[in-house]
Amino acid sequence: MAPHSPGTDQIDTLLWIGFVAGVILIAAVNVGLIYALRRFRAERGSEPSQITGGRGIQTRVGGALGVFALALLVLGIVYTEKAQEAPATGSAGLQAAGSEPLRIEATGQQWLWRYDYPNEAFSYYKLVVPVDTEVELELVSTDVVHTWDVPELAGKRDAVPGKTNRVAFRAGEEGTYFGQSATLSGQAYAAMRTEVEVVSPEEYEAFVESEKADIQTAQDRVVELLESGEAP
Ligand SMILES: [Cu+2]
Repeated sequence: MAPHSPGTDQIDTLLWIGFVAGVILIAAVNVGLIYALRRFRAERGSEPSQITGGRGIQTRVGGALGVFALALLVLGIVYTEKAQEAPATGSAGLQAAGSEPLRIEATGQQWLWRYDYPNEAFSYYKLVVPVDTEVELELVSTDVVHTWDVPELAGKRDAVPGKTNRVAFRAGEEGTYFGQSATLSGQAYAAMRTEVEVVSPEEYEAFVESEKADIQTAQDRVVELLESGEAP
């Protein structure tokens, strides 16, 4: 799974740092152990040497481990901070909003995501966003806690009833990214998937315009039917 937004790049880097640190520690412990076994093992007929480390070696090993842990802590903090920075819209992105992010409301409901765009168009299940643009999702829920989770674009974030949580990303490439339910939100939670389609700014504008027009046509038709008395 490759990262496709600046925040996920940092998360990816953090995972690698953790992995490499783990490998270094495992290697160091094993090398030390094998060295000690070979150097101080018992020979037939003679006792193994009994040695105790002096204060010097204890301080050196302890100090080295401390520095290692401190370096990991600092790297962890730096990359976590970076991952949370809002990724600004680039030159290939949607320029209409200026320096403001494109704000889209994402509503979790059992068991479907609804997306409300700034021009009052909405879509279910599929979110369409422009490439290279800072997108800020405002996550809300109408019932229970749902989790919005599209790992290639952003970290997970919960949609909690009565609260608005935000998650920001900037997709670097056009394409389709999938998300699954990450929180048990009732019987059909496993079916609560989502899809993010990243398109050019022009295609995005065309999409929200045509969605809006379709919704308007449908609403007009309902009003027409009600007025003519054909509707039940
Ligand atoms: Cu859910």
